[in-house]
Amino acid sequence: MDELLQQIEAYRKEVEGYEISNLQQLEEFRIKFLGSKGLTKSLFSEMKNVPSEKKKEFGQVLNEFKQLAEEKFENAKELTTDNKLSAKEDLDLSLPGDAVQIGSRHPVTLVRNRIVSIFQRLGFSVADGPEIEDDWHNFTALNLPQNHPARDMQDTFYIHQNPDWLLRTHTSNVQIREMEKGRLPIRIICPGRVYRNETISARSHCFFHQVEGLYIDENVSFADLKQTLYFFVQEMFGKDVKVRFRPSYFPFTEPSAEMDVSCFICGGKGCRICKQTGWVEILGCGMVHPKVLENCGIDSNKYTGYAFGMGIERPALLLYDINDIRLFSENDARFLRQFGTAT
Ligand code: 2NL
Repeated sequence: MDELLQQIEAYRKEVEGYEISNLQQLEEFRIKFLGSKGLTKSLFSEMKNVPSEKKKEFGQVLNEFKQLAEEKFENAKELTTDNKLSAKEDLDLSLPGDAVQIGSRHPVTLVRNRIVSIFQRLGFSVADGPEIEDDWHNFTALNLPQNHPARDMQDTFYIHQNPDWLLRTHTSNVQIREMEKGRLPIRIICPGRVYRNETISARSHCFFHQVEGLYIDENVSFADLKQTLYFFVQEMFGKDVKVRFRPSYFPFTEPSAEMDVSCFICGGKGCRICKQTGWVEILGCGMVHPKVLENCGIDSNKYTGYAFGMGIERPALLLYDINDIRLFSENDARFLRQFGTAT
């Protein structure tokens, strides 16, 4: 009996000092002390050899030992599985890593970023505004008469619950809001999504993207407008690009013009894209109408300014040789992946 108790004492010390730092050691411990052929089991089977007056004491000591071994096992199990001590041995740092699929920029984003960064280098800041707008900021402040066709339900999405609200048809609303703040001078570039009630086809969609620009200060002239836009297209399409301005009409600018660049597909020789003319229209522009300045609380005798607006999808279609505008909004990863990860 004393021998048995000494034996248990020795096992107890062994259990206490047993080092378990991975799953394999954990399993070895379990088999040795708690398994069906383990030490605890075999000590219990000694019970029949213990004299009956000592059975109680032996049973107590043995139960305490069993409890100790079980606690040790449970604690070690938590540590080895939770803290992944076993990972030390399972981790093979020489294996190739799991490939993470990184996305790619949307072609419209790529073109927008190029446009925006050219103007940022000229000192323009990016400005942002709401896509759901009121009639004043989208139309009236811009000198669009009440009967202007753009206001027609056929062309603009109105919000049912309140016909004063609509989905903006250009990003000019951002510029109006900036002018209303009354901090001059203003030099901003306004990229964003705009909406028009058009039949969806390969060439046009009911939402698309625009970049508009606005520069207001004392003594801003049409010459500033021309030179700034000329610099822009040279950066965008290359130093060899030619430009031409054609007189045009917008209610919010006077004078107004449309700017063409020599076709960046055929270099001006004439092709399918430029319809054999050698020119591609890329933006509309003009000097901000005095009425628009006054509508925003700006003194039109002291200040002048120019503004311009261009779509992003059209040039993006041409630059990437894409034949259907609907591909831009279908979110087909096979389409989007083609444009790399670039800037
Ligand atoms: C086009 C023409 C243009 C503007 C946009 C503008 C904004 C304010 C005042 C005056 Cl707040 N003008 N924007 C001016 C001329 C043309 O866009 O064809 N866009 C795609």
